[in-house]
Amino acid sequence: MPDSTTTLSRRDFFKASGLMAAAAVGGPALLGGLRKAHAATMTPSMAPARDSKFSVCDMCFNKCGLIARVENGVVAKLDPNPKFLKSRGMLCARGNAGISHVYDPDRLKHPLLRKGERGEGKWQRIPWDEALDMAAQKMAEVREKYLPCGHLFSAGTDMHSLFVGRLAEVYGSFNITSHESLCLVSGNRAFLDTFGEEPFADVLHSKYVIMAGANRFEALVTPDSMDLMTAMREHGCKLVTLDPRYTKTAALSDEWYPIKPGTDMAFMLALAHVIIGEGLYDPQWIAEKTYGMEQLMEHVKQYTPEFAAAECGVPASDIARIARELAAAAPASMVYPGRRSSDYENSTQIRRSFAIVNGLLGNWDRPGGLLAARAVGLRGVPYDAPWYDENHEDRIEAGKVPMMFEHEGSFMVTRDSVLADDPYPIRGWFIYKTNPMATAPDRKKTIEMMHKMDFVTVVDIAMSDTAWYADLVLPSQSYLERIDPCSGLQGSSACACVVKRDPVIEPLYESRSIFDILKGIAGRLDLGEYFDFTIEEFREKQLAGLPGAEGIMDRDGVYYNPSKVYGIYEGMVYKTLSQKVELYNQRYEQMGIDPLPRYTPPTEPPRNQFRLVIGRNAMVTQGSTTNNALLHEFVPTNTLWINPGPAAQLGIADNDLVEVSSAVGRQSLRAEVTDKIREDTVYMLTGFNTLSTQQKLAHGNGASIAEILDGRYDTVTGNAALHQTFVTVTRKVA
Ligand SMILES: Nc1nc2c(c(=O)[nH]1)N[C@H]1C(S)=C(S)[C@@H](COP(=O)(O)OP(=O)(O)OC[C@H]3O[C@@H](n4cnc5c(=O)[nH]c(N)nc54)[C@H](O)[C@@H]3O)O[C@H]1N2
Ligand SMILES: Nc1nc2c(c(=O)[nH]1)N[C@H]1C(S)=C(S)[C@@H](COP(=O)(O)OP(=O)(O)OC[C@H]3O[C@@H](n4cnc5c(=O)[nH]c(N)nc54)[C@H](O)[C@@H]3O)O[C@H]1N2
Ligand code: SF4
Ligand SMILES: [Mo]
Repeated sequence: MPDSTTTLSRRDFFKASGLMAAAAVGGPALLGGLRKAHAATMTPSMAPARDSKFSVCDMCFNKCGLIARVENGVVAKLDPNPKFLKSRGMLCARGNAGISHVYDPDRLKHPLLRKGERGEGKWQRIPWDEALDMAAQKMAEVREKYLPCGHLFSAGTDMHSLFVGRLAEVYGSFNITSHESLCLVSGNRAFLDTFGEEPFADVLHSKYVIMAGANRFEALVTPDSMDLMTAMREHGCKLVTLDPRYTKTAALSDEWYPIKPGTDMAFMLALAHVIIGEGLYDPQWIAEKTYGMEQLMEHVKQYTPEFAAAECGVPASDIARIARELAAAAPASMVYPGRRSSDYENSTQIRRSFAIVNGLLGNWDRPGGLLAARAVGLRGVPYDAPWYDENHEDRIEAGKVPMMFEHEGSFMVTRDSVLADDPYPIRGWFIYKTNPMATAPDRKKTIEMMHKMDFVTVVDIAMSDTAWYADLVLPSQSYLERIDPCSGLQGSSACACVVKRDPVIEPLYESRSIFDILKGIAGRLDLGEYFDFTIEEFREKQLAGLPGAEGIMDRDGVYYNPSKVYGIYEGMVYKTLSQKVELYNQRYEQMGIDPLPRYTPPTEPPRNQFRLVIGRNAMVTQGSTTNNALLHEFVPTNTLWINPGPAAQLGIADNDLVEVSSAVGRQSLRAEVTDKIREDTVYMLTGFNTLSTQQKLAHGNGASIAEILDGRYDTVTGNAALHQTFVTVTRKVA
């Protein structure tokens, strides 16, 4: 429900973009207007009349295959690539709306230099040469004053972002962060430390799936979302969902339990209790492939279904039955590993309990269980980075959490360390295609971090909130305009494949690719030799072991490397300390981390407060699509989901304006009074109420959740903990 007091209406938006006439008949007409406007700037030689080109969607991280229909140099339509097995011939709503991502009138058009105070929104257009000179000069100054590690580099994961890591490394900084420590590192850690690698889920062949803390029919992950639907419809797979919200996944499940947030571990340990107590496991699997069964047996004795029921709210008889059903379907069954696990301060241990149930049942490396990674045959392109004698020893957050991933680090711990200059100062920040101002909790702290910097360069396609606080903002080419290196992808049992991106249209405005930008900066820092190649040459090296692959990609939009799907571990050892599936983790024991997940009840929300949780909507990608005109039609604003019981007690009716406040911030938005959520929990979508006024559909619209969430993190990996915030909700008098 739009908030008419704060939302820029479609009408205002179209007026602002001069497209009123086109808009009268809706979104497609809007795009028609934009396309025409753009086509007028094309010369005939640039614009073949009609063409279809392969590409790979970049509207979220899934990389679904697409075919772009191009007319007179302008994208007319994006269609799924039917030969692309990972996406099962699907291009979701956001994928279709890629057109209004590329032709967004609010897109960044040329380099901008900050003129006023940070966040004041005063910018001066500058030429590219001057922009690159300045970026390089400021980087050199930071290195001079604070040593190479005094500069931070952040990049969202993409086919091009490896080059940001390369610049950081040759510049001499170990401080690189990605979106991953806001997303999934605790889950990855848990499964890696159980199976020795991060698994894929063969839901297509599964007979029984427990989905906890994940929402596969709205938070789309390909091919899992489609494969799960197929498995349920065509193969009778049973789906049991645990979620404090009645999501679309919950609605389509055989069983849904509105579990009390933060208690999944109790449920999982009780499953293990029943499976072990009733001898529902395969003793041969346990004896040959696992380590620590005796310790696990002893450990789970205390976690009876009755104990778990009192904690998590799922009836004990259901827990026991679900355990039996899951075991009966094993090894073609699973506790789905999930994706985002940036939930709690003990998320690694929560996800370890998921992994242990799978390990106990042998749901691994066999149809319908968890799958090992397959090689696609793409080669790395090595280089020798220079060594800087005068530098700090390690990353700024090194050693502050015990099991951080070296490569991704922890954004949350990095931010705290930067604010405290602990153990050294960081004063420069280069950011590509990630928007921590909107996606890292406790926005005020991120703003403070910006203020600490001598110089911040942001490369984005839009004036994100992160760009809004930068010194220098550089306009990026979109995925339909740039040439990207190849990427290897695995789509569960569907495929292991290689993809590339070639430009579908000419770059708009003055936008450049991140590779060209980095090359420009590196050259100015006397590091040009590390970027002395073209993307085509880079790809040639990547594809050296796959003769003919490039031609096949040109023909089909994808290259498949046929390789073994199941039984990869036959005759092999696991990459863990014991070389087996670790039900009990030896390394954790050595490091003083619980080697078996030990349940502690989550802190209760104080009286009259709620736990705030996050979660996906099929029409929204994190913080990056709320300014997309086509998607805005479906999700015009965010609302606060609140249960009718507490809403009535607080005198809140549906659509009332409410204030939500936490220990770190407050925001206002409309209430959505709904029994789709537990009484002790509230929920809102991400990406609204941007600080940046250049996101016209999102600025001043709804509430920013990043302003309210507090900045805790998982104590094992430093993964953000996004479900640990308590809020009060009060009705605002209009
Ligand atoms: N449409 C869409 N699809 C996407 C994305 C997107 O932005 N939009 N993003 C992609 C990315 S980056 C990721 S990481 C994945 C995320 O994919 P998921 O991890 O599946 O997605 P979330 O929506 O974060 O799911 C978390 C769910 O957990 C519930 N929850 C909250 N607390 C608890 C709890 O204590 N226990 C249990 N059992 N449940 C709880 C929330 O209500 C929510 O529904 O989605 C990917 N796909
Ligand atoms: N409150 C809240 N916080 C969250 C989440 C949540 O659901 N709610 N989800 C968490 C998860 S799972 C994840 S993965 C992270 C994601 O966090 P982020 O990595 O910050 O992801 P996005 O919000 O998608 O931001 C992507 C940025 O890239 C820009 N961009 C898009 N296309 C291009 C391009 O072609 N070139 C360039 N240069 N820039 C481009 C967008 O404009 C946007 O500024 O957020 C995490 N934090
Ligand atoms: S799931 Fe949708 S947005 Fe994400 S890559 Fe696939 S089509 Fe694009
Ligand atoms: Mo994510």
